[in-house]
Amino acid sequence: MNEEAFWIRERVKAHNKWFEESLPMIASENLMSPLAKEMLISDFADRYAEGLPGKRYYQGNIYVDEVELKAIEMAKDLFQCSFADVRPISGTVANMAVLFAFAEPGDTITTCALAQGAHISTAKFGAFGLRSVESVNYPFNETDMNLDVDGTIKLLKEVRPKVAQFGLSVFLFPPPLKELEDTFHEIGCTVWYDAAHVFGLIAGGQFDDPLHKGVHVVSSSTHKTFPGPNHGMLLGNNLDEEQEKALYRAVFPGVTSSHHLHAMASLAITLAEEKVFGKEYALQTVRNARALGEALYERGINVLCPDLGFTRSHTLAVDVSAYGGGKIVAQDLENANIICNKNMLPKDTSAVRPSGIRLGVQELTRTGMKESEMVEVAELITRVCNKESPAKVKEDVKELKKGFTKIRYCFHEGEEAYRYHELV
Ligand code: DSN
Repeated sequence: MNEEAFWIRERVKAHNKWFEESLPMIASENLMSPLAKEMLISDFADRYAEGLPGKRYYQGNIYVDEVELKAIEMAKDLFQCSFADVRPISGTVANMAVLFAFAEPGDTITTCALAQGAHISTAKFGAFGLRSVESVNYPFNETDMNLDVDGTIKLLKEVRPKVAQFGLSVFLFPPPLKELEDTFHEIGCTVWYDAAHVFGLIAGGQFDDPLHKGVHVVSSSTHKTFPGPNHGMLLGNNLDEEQEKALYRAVFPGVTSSHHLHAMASLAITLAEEKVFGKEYALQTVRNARALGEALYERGINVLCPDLGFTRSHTLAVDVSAYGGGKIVAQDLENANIICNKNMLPKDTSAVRPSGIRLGVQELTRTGMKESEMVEVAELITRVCNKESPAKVKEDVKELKKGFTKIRYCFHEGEEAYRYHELV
């Protein structure tokens, strides 16, 4: 290999080693299982497929079709729904497909605001803007970090949106879909739920299931609490044939050509693993998040929603304005090998200098950490907030992480588990 290729490979190896010695706590990331990762270097990675299984525009898709049909079957089974499309290549692409299928330029969609934790694709400068839809934000209760039910019912009746969208990227508690269901029926809107952050928790039965509470379509990425590849998925219930066709067309040729067949196969493996390990993994993830919230709070850190047990998901929202704000604290934590992101809280107006950080425990849980390790993690975070030298804390982070370099809740954990500083 030439100098450039060697250099690139070395940088990637350095990154792998860094993360092996770190506590990755970005709420939107996770580790794939060894089997799921194996699919990414299969020949599927070199091929094209367009359209639906059995109706392709290319030859050579015999096994691709079989895997895709199996993935669809497993997805419907796991989420107990009538429609699944495993072709969107990311969560945002899945969102674009829903917009393409169910909204026309100029239509109104109700959604949460960015400062309340909404995903960037709901913004004017994101996918919503690309489709030229008008968005109206729900009233939000900052104390509960959730929608204001009465206000939301009133808003839905006034605005009568074409589509009502739910889902967050700081997703602490389930939205009150049950309380809103009658209103959905009354105004006849399409109900769309972006489940990306909590997809694995829903799969494992540990977060309110939207597909049986009036939601028509769920869009998601497949690499957050659902520990699969960087990819996307659509699920549906209560869709008529025309709506299903509209989604298929929106995915292809609307927003994808081929659909990253290696990632689709990896997703299929993850669905098979979730069937066996999903419940146990999701349960421990939520337990860990609540334990971390408690341990941080006991140490004087301002974790939001203490009266509600901090969270019902994998995520904590933490106000770190007392320690210099989200930008400074997230950088200090990175210097100590604790990887998280600065995040807007409802009171913030600047995304660049927000007062919060967002912490996710799904990846630490995936490596086998439990409640007792969450107390250790809380102590390390607190030391950084209290301005102890990040370089000093980093040594203790490395020490803790030494015992957690393998991947759990999957086939082939233990001695066969993937060591992520070794390139395949
Ligand atoms: N940007 C991701 C997140 O961190 O929530 C979602 O796409």
